[in-house]
Amino acid sequence: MDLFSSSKQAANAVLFDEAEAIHGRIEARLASLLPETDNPDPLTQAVRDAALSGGKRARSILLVLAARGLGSRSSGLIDLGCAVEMMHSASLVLDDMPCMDNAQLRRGRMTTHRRYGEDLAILAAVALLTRAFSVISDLHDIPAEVRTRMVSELSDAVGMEGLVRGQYQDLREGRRSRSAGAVTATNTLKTGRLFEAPVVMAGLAAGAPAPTIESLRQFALSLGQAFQLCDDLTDTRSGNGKDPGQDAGKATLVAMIGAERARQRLEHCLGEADAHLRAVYGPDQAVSRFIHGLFARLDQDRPAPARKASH
Ligand code: GRG
Repeated sequence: MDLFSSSKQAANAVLFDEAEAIHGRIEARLASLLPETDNPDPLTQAVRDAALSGGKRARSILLVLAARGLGSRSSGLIDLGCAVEMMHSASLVLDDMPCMDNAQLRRGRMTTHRRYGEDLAILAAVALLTRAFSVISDLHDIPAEVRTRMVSELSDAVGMEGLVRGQYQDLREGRRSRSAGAVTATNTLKTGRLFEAPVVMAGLAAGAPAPTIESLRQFALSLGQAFQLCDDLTDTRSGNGKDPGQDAGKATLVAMIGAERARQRLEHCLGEADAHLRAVYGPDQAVSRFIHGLFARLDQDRPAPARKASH
């Protein structure tokens, strides 16, 4: 997949090559961590389809770039990225189910429950999220106590005070009138926390000190807000691999404050994310360039910023 084919940022070609290379390694490793049997049964196919059906791999690329930027050369970074992608894919399978968003299309294909049935979609999601933890615990070149912290970070990000609660709030309150603060809090839980976990895992892999890890957390939470705003702003567009208009009737920030203010807020969140990154990596660094390239691709109405990360 040409990860940045639509980006106009030719100047970032070297970084994009690096992101493309990470993307390719994640795809290949995911396929080998979820092996195809000789005669795959529908459950195996559902698991592999859910994890290997495309996806930008933004969270895993971020993890690898964030860790490399801190000097980590751990051979386990790709596997850590795969664990995060397995968890993310599990969340998408569940999110798409009839009892939640009832989506028909994901990553340009029929959703897992439509292809394989609701029973196999649930089982595939459970298989993926449990496999994510076993991939981390099997990484013997990372010290056991660091792996334990990573498992804890990822499970906290997904559990009762993470994606699960964010999704619960969205399902129960998403169609009621809410304050902008309440929507922002839900977005932190359902989207921000699965950006937070990979960058904190990156910091842990690199042996970064606590203040650095805290800055990475703050970066990821600003990024998560920007990402969810972008997802909401592009909801009605066709061609992004999902059912257009999925948010109709929902109290998203775009519905509440309008597209123009939502776009301003998105830029503000990206500025905050950049500031946290600069505190960790200094000016003009790979993670920031990756993020700006990603947003240029996600939202092609958003002009690719010419500015450097240090501004
Ligand atoms: C137990 C894993 C687990 C989850 C339970 C269902 C659920 C709770 C949470 C759903 C959270 C969710 C799907 C939030 C939306 C986040 C979002 C904007 C996803 C889109 O991410 P992209 O664009 O997707 O990175 P690709 O397809 O590129 O990977």
